[in-house]
Amino acid sequence: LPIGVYDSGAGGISVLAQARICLPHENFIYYGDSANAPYGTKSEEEIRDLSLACGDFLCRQGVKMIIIACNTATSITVQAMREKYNIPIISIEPAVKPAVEKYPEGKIAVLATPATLHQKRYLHLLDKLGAMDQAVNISCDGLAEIVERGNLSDPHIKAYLCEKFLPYRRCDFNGIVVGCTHYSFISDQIRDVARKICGGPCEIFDGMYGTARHVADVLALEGLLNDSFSEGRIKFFSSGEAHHIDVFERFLKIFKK
Ligand code: DGN
Repeated sequence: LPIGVYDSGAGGISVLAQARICLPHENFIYYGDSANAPYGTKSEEEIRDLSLACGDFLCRQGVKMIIIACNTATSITVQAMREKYNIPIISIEPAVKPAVEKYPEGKIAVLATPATLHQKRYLHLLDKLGAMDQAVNISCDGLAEIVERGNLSDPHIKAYLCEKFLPYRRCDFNGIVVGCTHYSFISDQIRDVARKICGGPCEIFDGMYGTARHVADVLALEGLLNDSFSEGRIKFFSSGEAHHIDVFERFLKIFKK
């Protein structure tokens, strides 16, 4: 059986790519809810309903696990999904933990959607890690939408990032947490702009790696690994138009190294 992965659009392709690197023999079904993107500025209720619709779609395809490849949807939906579906539900969260473990005294910028940064789960995470004073939250309203258009060399991306980092000039960031799966595709640009304006190593921390490892661990633990040794297949679906699928396929190749 395949593994289902969803996001509001193309962002979750980054998580899919990492999961496939860890699990080359697994089959995947990717569902991008492009017709309803972005999630980052929607109400919790809307995000929950949309996520459950994505879950229903994936379950109709007969998946053995669902990966919520969207930081914005995770905390709002993970519980409801675990109650509704009788399969493992894996979620992603901003990679603040590895960042503060590496830089316990350092300054960490966390880039995410407004919805993610306002959620209780995120504030709990900072509190649990004792990272309230270390984390500088940078709410990137609109950035996922620019990435979603599919042109990663769009000059608007750099201009947007410059504007976001300017208030933190010479802040010296040790780490930058890429807290939205869409931003994984532009993490080099994020690091370069942040280094130039803010200084510091600006090491990138991305939740997609930990999530992919967790997927592999859970499959092994639950005895759900595919026994086949042939290369796994990936099927793409979108609630939007056909050109979204082209973007998904193109984005997947970025991580094919
Ligand atoms: N990619 C999603 C995330 O990780 O938060 C959100 C993108 C969006 O819908 N704004």
